[in-house]
Amino acid sequence: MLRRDDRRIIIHFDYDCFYASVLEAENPALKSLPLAVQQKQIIVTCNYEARKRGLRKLQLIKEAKQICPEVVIILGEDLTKFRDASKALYAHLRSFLWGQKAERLGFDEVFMDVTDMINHNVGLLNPNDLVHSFFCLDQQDPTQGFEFDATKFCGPTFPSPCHNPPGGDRMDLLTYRLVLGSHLAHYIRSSLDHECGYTATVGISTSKLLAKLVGNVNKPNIQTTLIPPYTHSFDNADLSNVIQFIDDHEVGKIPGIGFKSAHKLRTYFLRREPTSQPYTERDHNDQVKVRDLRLSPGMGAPKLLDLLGGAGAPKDIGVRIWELLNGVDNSEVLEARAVPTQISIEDSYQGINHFEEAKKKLQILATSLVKRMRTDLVEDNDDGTGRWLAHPRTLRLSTRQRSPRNADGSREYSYANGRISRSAPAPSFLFNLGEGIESIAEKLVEESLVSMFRKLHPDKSFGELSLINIAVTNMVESAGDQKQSSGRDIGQMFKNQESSLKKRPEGTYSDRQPQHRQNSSPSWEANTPLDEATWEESEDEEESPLAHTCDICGAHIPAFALPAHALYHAAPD
Ligand code: TTP
Ligand code: MG
Repeated sequence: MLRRDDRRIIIHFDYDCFYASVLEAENPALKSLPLAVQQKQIIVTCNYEARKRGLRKLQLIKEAKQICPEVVIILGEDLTKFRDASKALYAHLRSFLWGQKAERLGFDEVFMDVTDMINHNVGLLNPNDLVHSFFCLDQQDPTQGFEFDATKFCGPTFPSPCHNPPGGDRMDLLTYRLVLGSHLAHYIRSSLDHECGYTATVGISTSKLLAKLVGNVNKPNIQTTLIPPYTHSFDNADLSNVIQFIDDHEVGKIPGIGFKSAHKLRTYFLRREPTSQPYTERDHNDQVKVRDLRLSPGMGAPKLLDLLGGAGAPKDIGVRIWELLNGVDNSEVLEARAVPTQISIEDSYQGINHFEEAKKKLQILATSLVKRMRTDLVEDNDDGTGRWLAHPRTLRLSTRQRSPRNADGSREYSYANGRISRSAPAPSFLFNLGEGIESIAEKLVEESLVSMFRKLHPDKSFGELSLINIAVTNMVESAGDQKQSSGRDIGQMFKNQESSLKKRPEGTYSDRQPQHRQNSSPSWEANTPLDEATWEESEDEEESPLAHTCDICGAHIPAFALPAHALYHAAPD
């Protein structure tokens, strides 16, 4: 008799070398070449051919060319094709689901809650012939599915090798459910590869936290399942696999523990400021593992509240971080949304100090914004007209100033969010589909953004602006039947993607900033008190914190890449 088990089964997908894979899908000849994707002066990603030759993510272009002169570098600052590919892949993944529970994180990660499918299929298992099991993919059509061997996990496990084969004496329901999860993950990965041409690194477990972390154990194009026992057994002293697994992580690696919190926790445990600032992970002496903190005397939710609570921090921060340190994450995979929560466009600059220059940039940004609104918020009617799926109520303009120079000419790295913003009602002409994009953008600048800018910067000399962002927020979905993206024809989405890629002439990339990567590396973001609360969808959040000039090499680096960039300099040659 199997004991009841109510845990969710979550699969986490992280597409391999995502931007490079999008470019390879567009031009398969690139697959065999070392390929790097450039934004500003850095490589945001590169394919495995390039990685084999010594290139890595977040390397300076200059260095990359020295290491691998034959590298093919493609500019990836216009995110349109990456966004389109991300949406198409998401729709593909969702097409497997019975419910709506698939959550996109940034462009290249997806969580799927497959609990319903797993529970249904566990019920179909024949205990007398587990080797020849059948996984049913369609509740309405029991013939749709694939055969699998339910006595084995598919793919690697953590711990490895698996000491608790499901066919053994311990008839543990969670084990069976995870076995099924591992086979389903493999099936979906194969279809992603064969039908869409993308590979992914995948984790399977019972929460978003564990699924995401366990996926990182093996890369690329592979999957890892975190296997039971998930709880301590009282008859022997063994730790659960969850604790064993989470314990070995440096605190800064836990999604949900942000940069600032990790720093405070290290300082507390080490009883000193960690030496290498701002990112301390590479320095062994400064590493603090989850185990160190979990077992430190007096540690618990109250102590963590003491350490991390305070103005602006959520009241339950102590409990939440204590749960994370124990591998517990109860956050749900969010239901898919039909429209983004906001659309925001921005760029970073070396230093804008004239109004006329700022106005020119506003025009470029406004044009991108109106284009994006029409792509993401308008649905085509059968008669060729368009229909707004949602109306943003608010228009927001934000700017950020460069930090002033020190006496020696250097500039401080600042992790504080120095943005200032101004909001106004979104003007109704924004929704006029009969008017051209450029003309609406011009009106937006003249009639709204210029006056908002003047209110933000009443003085003629406003210092040096390093970033301008314009956004439409406060989205109100239109009434009427909403088509969910999964309801759309997936083949059509890929076709649209293809044709839109083909249509775009060379050299028309906008000078937009790299995407803000808040979710896959939450610990890099230090702007909010609970910088940790970063499971939200970020697709529409292209807010990359301002670019800084690196004091060592002078490169212009977006803030999200600073820690990695500092690491890069700190690494031995
Ligand atoms: P990652 O998942 O970090 O990287 P990746 O998918 O390219 O490579 P891996 O196989 O190691 O997972 O990021 C996803 C995409 O996001 C990446 O292809 C490019 C983009 N990106 C940025 O825009 N800025 C960044 O700082 C990073 C790291 C990535
Ligand atoms: Mg990836």
